[in-house]
Amino acid sequence: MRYRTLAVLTGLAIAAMGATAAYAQGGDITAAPSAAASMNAPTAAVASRIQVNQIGYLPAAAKRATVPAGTAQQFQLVDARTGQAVWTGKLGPAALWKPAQSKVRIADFTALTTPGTYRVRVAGLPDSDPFTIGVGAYDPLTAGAIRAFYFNRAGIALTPELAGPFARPAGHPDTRVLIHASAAGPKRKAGDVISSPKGWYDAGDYNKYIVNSGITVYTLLAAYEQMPDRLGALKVGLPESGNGLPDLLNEALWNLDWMLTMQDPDDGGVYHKLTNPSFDGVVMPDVATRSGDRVVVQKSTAAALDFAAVIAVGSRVFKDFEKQRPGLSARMLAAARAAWDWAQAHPDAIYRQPPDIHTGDYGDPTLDDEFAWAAAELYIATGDDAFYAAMKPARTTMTVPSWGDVRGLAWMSLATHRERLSPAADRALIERRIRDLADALVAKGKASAWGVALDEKDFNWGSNSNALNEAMVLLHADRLEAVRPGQASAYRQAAQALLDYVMGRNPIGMSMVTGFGTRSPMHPHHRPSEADRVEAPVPGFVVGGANAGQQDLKGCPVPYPSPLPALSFLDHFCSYASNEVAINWNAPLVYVSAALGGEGRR
Ligand code: G3I
Ligand code: 9MR
Repeated sequence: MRYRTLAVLTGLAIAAMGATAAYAQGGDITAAPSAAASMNAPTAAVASRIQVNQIGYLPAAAKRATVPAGTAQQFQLVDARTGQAVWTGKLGPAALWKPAQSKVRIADFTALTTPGTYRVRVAGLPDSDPFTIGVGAYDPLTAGAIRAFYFNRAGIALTPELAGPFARPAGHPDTRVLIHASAAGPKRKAGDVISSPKGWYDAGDYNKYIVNSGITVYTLLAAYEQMPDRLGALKVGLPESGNGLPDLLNEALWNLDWMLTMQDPDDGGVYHKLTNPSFDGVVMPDVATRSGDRVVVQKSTAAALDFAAVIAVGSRVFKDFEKQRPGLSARMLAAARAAWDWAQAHPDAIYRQPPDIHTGDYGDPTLDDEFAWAAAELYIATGDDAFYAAMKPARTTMTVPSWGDVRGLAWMSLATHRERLSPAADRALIERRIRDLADALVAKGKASAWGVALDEKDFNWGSNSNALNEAMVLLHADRLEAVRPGQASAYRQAAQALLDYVMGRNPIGMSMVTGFGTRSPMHPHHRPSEADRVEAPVPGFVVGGANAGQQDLKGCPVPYPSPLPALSFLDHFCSYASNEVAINWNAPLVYVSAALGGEGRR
């Protein structure tokens, strides 16, 4: 269905939605080249295209395009409006990228800093998509990626003023939720009713999971802690906008308020998830709500520790907003401590999916990293050295964060706050942990034909978030450069390459964020996008991305275009393994887009 209802959007919302230059200019985004069309095109056509970051580059940033290797040695930048060549450069050497088994060359035009709209031209190939060079090029993306969380809120109607064509009735109030047998205790018995409202739907499904909420809210709060000027002022267009809190924090609070209800007040334990017994049908949230009671399931150690960690971060951040949310900071610190204490008493309550529950499990049998992360955040929040020791710094390594491996979040928080830690903290170790991983990522990127730190094993479920979380680590190393000048640009360049990859400089030739870029997913595995009768998907969501596992293959009516890891992507609703959206994937998009988009305004 076409829609031309965008006149109802406020100017603020239009500016913030970002998807949406097209909306603002007449409201027919269906006229844009569609992702569906691109996926129907033969793979060879995609393989012969020059790939760029489809939303562009900031003037001082690293700027690269990827060119299918042929005989041409040179490339040009042409003015997208006039077609006139404005810049000529030499292509890099042809090299094979194993994840897509294709040979490419890099066109590096970092030296071109003049704002404008360009295409890359190489003899014998079609011109690239147009892209801009300009300050503020990522601002709509940052706002749009935050707005995606608003679009995924449980328990609230999305209004036409704020959500335009994506307005919808409220779903899942969750004010009547049952205690599942796996979660029963001496006080709260199986079948007892609790209220656990608000929160975000996790992904394309309608359930709410504490483990995944932990890393997600952390990443948003960390973005705010580290970029308070930029993100504190960003207007996103939310129901709470103008209430004296930054919009990013308003959005984070929607989920934090829910998380606090997931703690059992009697013992400090935290339920692993709030869920239906089975995944909902492909219907809108309000329709899905009619399908019956939801339950909270088993208290787990992972949930308690992830909760303790992120709620401790919340207690730090909301200390500055006592006026807007009186008592919240102190309440959070007490809740975080109680969850930590519960985890000490129950160190191996691994989540085990009960036989009558069939939704996502976020199961994780290895908990050293969760203990380390919670300890680190409680140390920063309280200044108590016992928490630093509990983190076991000498034994805690640094890895790229993911929902199941959160040790990196501990190191990034310590690095952020290193100037005000107690003498117990080993600052040199903190910096080394970040830098060593970032150096390895820089080297991995340099060794890659695409100049991106992604190899075959990175193409698993949610691969785009691997790229974005790697970029977040690199940007942390960049932040350390006050103490080690000279390396900043290498870290930042490597982070830029990863954002480029997600925004279109990839062998699929698509921006991986709905509504952003020339070609982007039109059929994400996102129930509202599929059920809402609006042709465009809900904007601002990064999809999971190429996934060699292809776990959804059997249920898909169309084949994947290739078995190769970096090409294992299907822009079809069936493809929950490559084309779903998820809150933990969008959060690093917010972080990376804000950090790289703030260039020149640091
Ligand atoms: O841990 C193993 C690792 O040892 C092994 O080397 C590797 C090989 O592929 O697999 C690893 O396990 C993977 C696991 O994620 C940990 O990353 C599994 O193969 C993979 O199937 C699993 O995917 C998870 C998926 O749920 C299925 O459980 C995704 O990470 C996770 O993001 C996704 O989350 C779902 C929720 O359950 C429900 N809501 C939607 C959400 C997004 O799709
Ligand atoms: O929609 C579900 C998605 O959120 C999950 O990530 C995915 C894997 O757990 O499962 C999806 O649900 C599918 C189910 O597993 C199998 N039948 C088809 C469902 C999609 O409609």
